[in-house]
Amino acid sequence: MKNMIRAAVTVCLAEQARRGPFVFHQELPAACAAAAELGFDAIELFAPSAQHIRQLPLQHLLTQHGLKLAAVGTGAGMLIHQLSLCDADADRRQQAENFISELVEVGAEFQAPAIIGSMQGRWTEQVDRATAMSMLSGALHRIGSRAAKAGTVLLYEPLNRYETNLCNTLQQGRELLTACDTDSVRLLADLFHMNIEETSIAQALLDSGSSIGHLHFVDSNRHAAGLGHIDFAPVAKALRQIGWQGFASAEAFPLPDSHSAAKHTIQTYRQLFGNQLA
Ligand code: LER
Ligand code: MN
Repeated sequence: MKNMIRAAVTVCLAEQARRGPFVFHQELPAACAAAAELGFDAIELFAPSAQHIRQLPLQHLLTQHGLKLAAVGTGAGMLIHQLSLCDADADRRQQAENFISELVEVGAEFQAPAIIGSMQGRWTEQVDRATAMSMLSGALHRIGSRAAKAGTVLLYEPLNRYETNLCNTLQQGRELLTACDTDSVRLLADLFHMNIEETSIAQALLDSGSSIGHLHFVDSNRHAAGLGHIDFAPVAKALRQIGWQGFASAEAFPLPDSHSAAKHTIQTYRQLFGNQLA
């Protein structure tokens, strides 16, 4: 069977993240129309909360534009409420877990996984590395089990060293997943973070293979793929070799503007993946 790569693009609905690395920052109807018109198969949502998503006419817009929901981000829990899964305070950790779990549930209604990126937090003077890692693996186990019950998976994203001191590479992510003792958590491979942390982006993708559940597709400078200096030919080859069938989701700054970033991304996908695109 031919490998199918599905093109997704990020849409940010959180006012507090309007300077963040998301392609579309406009209202959902306009973002869906633009994504579909450019040929994307799906959107990935960064929203202020699960409650916010429930109040949107999301199903209607997805159906109207023939789009899927690729994933939902949970980073608003950190950005708006400063919550994290390894906070020193047990109540705050529980609030973080609840915030994510609600997004897991709403995502699952659209067959979309939730992403744990910045909500993983960091180890600190109050919470040492070993304790933070065990808090994180416990939380991934519990939230992953919830995701499995809801019929989806949970995505865990290693981040570059300036954003977390827990897992920076896919291999560290794989070790964490082993410690979680669940197969309902998959890795999110973000090419921006990988460009900073991995020895070889392509080799890291090959080594992680079936542990990968989602891709953030972007260039070295967090501009649209093709506007920085990542060499994408070995990346595309590695994805072919691992038989990648999931989403390549553009998580890039809207530079020079949303429409150009989205258009440049889809053109790069067509060059790289050709008839492998869904
Ligand atoms: C943050 O840098 C990032 O890549 C997001 O996908 C994680 O929330
Ligand atoms: Mn990312």
